[in-house]
Amino acid sequence: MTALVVWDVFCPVVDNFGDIGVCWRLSRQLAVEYRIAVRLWVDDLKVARRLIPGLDPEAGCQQIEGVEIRHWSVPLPSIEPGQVVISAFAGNLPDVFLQAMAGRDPKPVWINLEYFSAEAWVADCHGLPSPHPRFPLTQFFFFPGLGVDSGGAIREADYPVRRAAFAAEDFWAQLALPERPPNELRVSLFSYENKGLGELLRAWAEGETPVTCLVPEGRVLPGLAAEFGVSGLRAGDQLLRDQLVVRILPFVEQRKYDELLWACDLNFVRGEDSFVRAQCAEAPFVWQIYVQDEDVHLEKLRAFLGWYQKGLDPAIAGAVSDFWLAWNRGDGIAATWPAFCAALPALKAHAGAWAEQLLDGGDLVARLVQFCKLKLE
Ligand code: TRH
Repeated sequence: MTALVVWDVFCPVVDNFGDIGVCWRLSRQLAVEYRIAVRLWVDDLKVARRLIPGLDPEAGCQQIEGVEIRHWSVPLPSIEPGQVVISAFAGNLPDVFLQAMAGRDPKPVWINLEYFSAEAWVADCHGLPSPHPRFPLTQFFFFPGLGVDSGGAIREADYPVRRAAFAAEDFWAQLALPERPPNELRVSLFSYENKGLGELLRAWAEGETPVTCLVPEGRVLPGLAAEFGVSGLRAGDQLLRDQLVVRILPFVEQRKYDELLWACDLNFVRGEDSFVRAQCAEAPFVWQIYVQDEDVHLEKLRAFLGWYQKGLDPAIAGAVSDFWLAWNRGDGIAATWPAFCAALPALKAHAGAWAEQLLDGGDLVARLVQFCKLKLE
């Protein structure tokens, strides 16, 4: 890959952690696996610090794990664009940089990296060009998704090795939880605010299966505290109610979060990147999708279910749809939990084949590098 020297990745942090989560994963993988010199431009380094180990939010330029992380300041310093420029999530690049791109010979390959979607239109739109209205530049849409005609999903090459080296007993020993009762279900809960949280907690507390729920610090804590009648919660706190134990965990650096997903029997995830990681983890999961106007997110959710449920027994598939939709609506959780809980062994059996299908045709970064290589030739 001698032709690909410098790539610029522009990451606007719109909201939450997903934007920087995907851009950091992508940049690191380009640097580590493809030896590409990556400049990752981030407009909010304080958010990035939460998941990138050792990041200094005050530094304008720093090198971490082979990636040059730069503060995307306004104005942007004058700089020669790399051979490939990635604008993540339709972020607008500053005119001064677009001008420099237009003046470069040859012009950079310019990619608009979009959000993951399993919808059918992705196969038609992935890779399409879009001319810039003002500069002599063409941007190409790159859609992460499912199937060989999409941009695929991110998973690093060393993931199976890390996973194989992981010892769940050591992970649990560090947390020093109460002694594990027989048939206990260990669940991780990474979610947005959800008006159905109380219903879920009650279903667990009053159910037949003992549940231990691990909750990383974040947006769900105020709702959780209110449910338990406590004034606030932080990492290390533990709550007990009948069959339910809840433990708050610190928000950890990105790769450490994988360990939680590997250790648990069921993972509640959200947004985009944790959702993909839960699939890689080969364990049952529940997806809380990021809400969009006019409920378009529910279309996306159903499109994903359409792929994921293929090959599942209809009763199991129904239990998944019912519970996922209930969790996303924040209503009907108690009624749908027992069937979903009973479906977990079948979902566990399905998880390995599903993870393989997710990466069918190569992971996102391999596809992206190949796509850019062809454009550069
Ligand atoms: O944080 P999110 O809700 O991000 C969202 C979504 O990406 C959404 O699609 C997008 O439109 C919106 O942002 C702007 O969820 P997501 O995508 O799962 O990102 C969370 C990241 O945080 C992911 O990279 C995993 C990481 N993480 C850690 O690094 N440590 C942790 O302890 C936890 C819980 C998560």
